[in-house]
Amino acid sequence: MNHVSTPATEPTRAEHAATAAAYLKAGEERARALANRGPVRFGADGGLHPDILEAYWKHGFYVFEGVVGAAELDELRADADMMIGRAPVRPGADVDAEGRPALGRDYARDPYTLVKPLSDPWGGTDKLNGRHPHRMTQPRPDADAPDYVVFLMYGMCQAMPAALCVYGHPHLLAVAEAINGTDFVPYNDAIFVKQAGVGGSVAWHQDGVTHWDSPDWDEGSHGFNFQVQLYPTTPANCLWVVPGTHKGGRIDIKRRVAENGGDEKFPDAVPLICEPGDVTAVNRQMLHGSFANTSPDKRISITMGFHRRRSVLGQKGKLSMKADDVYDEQRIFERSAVIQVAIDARRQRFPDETPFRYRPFDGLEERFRYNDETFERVIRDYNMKDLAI
Ligand SMILES: O=C(O)CCC(=O)C(=O)O
Repeated sequence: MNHVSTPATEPTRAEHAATAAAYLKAGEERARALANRGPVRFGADGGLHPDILEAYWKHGFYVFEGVVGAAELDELRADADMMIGRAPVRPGADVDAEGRPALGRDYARDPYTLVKPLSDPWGGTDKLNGRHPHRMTQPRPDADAPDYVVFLMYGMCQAMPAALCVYGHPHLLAVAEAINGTDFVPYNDAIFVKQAGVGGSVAWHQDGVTHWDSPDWDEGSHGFNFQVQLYPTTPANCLWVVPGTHKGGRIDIKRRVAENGGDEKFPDAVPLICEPGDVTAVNRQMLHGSFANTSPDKRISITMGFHRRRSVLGQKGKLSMKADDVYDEQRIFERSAVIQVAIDARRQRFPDETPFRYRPFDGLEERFRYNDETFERVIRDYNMKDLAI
């Protein structure tokens, strides 16, 4: 039961849902009017179709439809449910809601972030390099809401065999190559869990924190994130983006909210509406965020990011990485090896597919087959080597 008191000035869950309805509908119409969704398609040269790339760079995002098939989705959902079920019952607990040892007590990085229902854990704080300056509305949860809900899960390539396989998906890696170059590198992965009626919000932000003032900054400097959607997404529970904002540099978010009369429902934002198995690619420089999920529908988004190698090489740790981490050749190689192992895990699971050829590992494939030895050497605690910028 929920014993957390949200100020009475905040709307109830039901009031929040009712107040947003017209905005959500208008946003969906704006989203459907953009020509940036469809299946992954390739051009005559075998690379990602140029029309897709053009639409991605124009709007800053693309919705790839039908990327993950039904059988793979079932496996991903089962793994995600297992991980959610094994979460500690409250922050710092060693057991899950059923009294079993919680997952990941032996991981170098705790694989869970739990939050109070419908709360905004980052808005208006200096967490994550202070990139979420405005605190979102935190509606009052229903009386039967739990004290804490799972908000984010980390370490999916270690904890979820199906997620390791999706990390090696040939079409997704081909998109990463088309956007970031043949020597593209990973960033991180995290699973956003927005449970029905209780999921927290992600305050408006731009992801990148490193290159805004770099002399060679451009609209691709901070890479992009995929989100693999395990369930239908709706305007009420999904990620919203403001098209085109990846091109204009750093945005004064507090001022934007003030100029919108203090309302966080930006009139030019659009929701990323998807079917299960669709995958979005969102430029990390875009203004984006998601509202508290006061709707009856859950969302689970497997989020995995990729960078240009040159954006990362020589940089220092940012966001959840330690400030004295240095992203040198060795660090990049070790984190990139997760991609190569994932490609092989996928080859073993889907032997009829043509595996992706990850050029930085040309000739090294045998050393990075998926097996017990590479699980220990490459996958265990891999996210301690994330390349956050
Ligand atoms: O999916 C969400 O609600 C937030 C995602 C996000 O902020 C991100 O991918 O950077």
